[in-house]
Amino acid sequence: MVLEQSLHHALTGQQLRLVYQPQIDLRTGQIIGLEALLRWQHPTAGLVSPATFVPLLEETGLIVPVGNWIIKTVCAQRQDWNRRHVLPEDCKIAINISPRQFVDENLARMLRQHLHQHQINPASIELELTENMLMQENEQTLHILHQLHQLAVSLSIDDFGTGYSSFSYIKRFNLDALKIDKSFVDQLAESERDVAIVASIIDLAHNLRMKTIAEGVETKAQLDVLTCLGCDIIQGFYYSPPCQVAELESLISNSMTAG
Ligand code: G
Ligand code: G
Ligand code: MN
Ligand code: NA
Repeated sequence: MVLEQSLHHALTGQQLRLVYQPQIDLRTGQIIGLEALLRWQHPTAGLVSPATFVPLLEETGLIVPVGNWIIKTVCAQRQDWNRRHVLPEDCKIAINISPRQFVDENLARMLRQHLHQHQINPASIELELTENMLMQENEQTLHILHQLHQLAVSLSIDDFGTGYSSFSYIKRFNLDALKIDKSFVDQLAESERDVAIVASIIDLAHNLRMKTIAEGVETKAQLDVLTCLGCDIIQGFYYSPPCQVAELESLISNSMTAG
């Protein structure tokens, strides 16, 4: 298959990149986290969205080596930023973990190795899991989560509310944050129903000592509602799209001098 073949080239030919999207602490207005997002700079097709090729990486199992590359790259980037004092120490970097990567038996070992090699504080790395991964409360899921807790990395639930939202995994597993899906944020300024849903997610999170991160915030009106509801962190085009490293560094230095 053509796309699959060119994916092999992408892996060996250094066509994959990570961009980083800032997450803003609503209390302080400062950058409190970054989400690493994968991009494929294809020689002829241009920038290919992960929405199209991550499913293929999943199907072929290539997501495992690509996922390792992502983790290694984030750790190396973080080490460089630490050395140059670019990022505040409490700033986290979030990494999306796909279902196949989650059940890969080497995930925890590989993470530990990269964290150690690049001298990264594990708590400053946040893994974004999805509800469907945690739905099956079998031995394997429990074992993986136990390993990740032992590593002391942070864990969040991506796209919260769009999958099999279940109180039972929230009851069993210690998670650091719920990411409120963009679909609940989009009409927040117009829809009382969406306000009620987001308010409930925030209450649930806070009662269990989790933080909330609202995704896909694009307008001041959405930001105002989220502030009113006590949301902790926002991420979205309103503040910044995902950025290349150089762009992000100037954004950070500008925001520090402005703040
Ligand atoms: O960045 P963008 O909105 O184009 O991402 C589209 C989709 O691809 C989202 O569902 C996002 O979670 C997923 N995605 C982006 N980067 C990564 C990554 O590094 N790993 C995995 N597994 N998924 C990613
Ligand atoms: O599934 P996940 O939440 O990881 O996907 C995040 C995706 O959302 C990324 O592809 C990112 O580019 C995209 N994104 C981030 N902020 C916004 C936004 O404000 N509006 C829109 N439309 N997409 C966004
Ligand atoms: Mn995500
Ligand atoms: Na999401």
